[in-house]
Amino acid sequence: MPRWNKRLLLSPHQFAPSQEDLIVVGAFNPGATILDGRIVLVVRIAEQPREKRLGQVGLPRWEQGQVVVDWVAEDNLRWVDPRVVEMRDTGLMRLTFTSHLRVVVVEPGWERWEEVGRWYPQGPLESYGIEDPRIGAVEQRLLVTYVAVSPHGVASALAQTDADLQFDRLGILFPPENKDVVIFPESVDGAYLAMHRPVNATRFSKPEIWLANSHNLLEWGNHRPLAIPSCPWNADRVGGGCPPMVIADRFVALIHGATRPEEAGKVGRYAAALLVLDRHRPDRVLSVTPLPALAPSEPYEIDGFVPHVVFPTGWIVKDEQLHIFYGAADTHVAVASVSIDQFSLMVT
Ligand code: MAN
Repeated sequence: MPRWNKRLLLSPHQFAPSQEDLIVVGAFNPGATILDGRIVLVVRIAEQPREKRLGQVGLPRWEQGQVVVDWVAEDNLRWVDPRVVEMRDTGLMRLTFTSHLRVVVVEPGWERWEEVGRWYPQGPLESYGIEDPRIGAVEQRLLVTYVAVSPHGVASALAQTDADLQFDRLGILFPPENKDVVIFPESVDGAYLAMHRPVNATRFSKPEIWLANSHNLLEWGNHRPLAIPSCPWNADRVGGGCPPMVIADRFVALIHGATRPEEAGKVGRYAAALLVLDRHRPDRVLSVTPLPALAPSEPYEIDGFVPHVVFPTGWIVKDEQLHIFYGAADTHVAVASVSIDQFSLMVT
């Protein structure tokens, strides 16, 4: 059995809010990469209005580089879960927080870190926030897939960054509702590959991850579902987590799954699994293995804005160790480390 080391890395109180009238309620779901030998995380920062008003709920959104708050009467709201409310008069949903991204450089050993950049939402397709970045290195380019949330829905977008750590937007890849997009590190038969997670409003299917091809990283086709067995651990949700890497001549990714909530207004339990695909026929699923080490067990994975969540979003290999970065309880960033040799033994 591989020996895992888990530890809490970053928490919301360690980050200054983007405005004085906001509080940081989450620092979680980070993308990860190594740039010039430094470990770089792109962390999702969730904020809520500092002010509380009796009988009203403040729903934040971005407008021209600033967060503004819409105050809505509480009796016009139905809480879907801690994250989402429905407005009774229009039937439309809103988030109770809004997210942007912060670039953080972390020292090996995890004792020291530094915030080196901020990426704020921009334009009408990001006005409810940008979330859950995944960083993929493809042909020397650092590609960031992320979720763009707005009154137009929950879409998946692409940006590019490099040594200057700017955020160059390249556009929406998959229209609503679609998230958890990860790009493969190498092309197959001349085509780039991505996993994505469409949401089927008409529930004919169990939750699924789909594969798609592209010749330019912007236009995607040849969509097909991956044959990931539906089990209790992924009965409510399943989606890409850490972008695939090549281990033992296979594509290896981490995915997440969520159990069905026990009651309305609650969220299921999110945990991670190892997904292994054929390197030459990536639509062929070779194995799916839930990882008990990456299921909620630590206090910081159990208590938080959304309890019982382990949500892996980035990983790196350094000094023979695989470091998996994940969101814990939609509140913190944590890291789970394991020797790459021991991890490789699980790739079958
Ligand atoms: C879900 C969760 C939230 C996220 C919204 C919008 O409710 O994944 O964390 O903010 O979707 O993407």
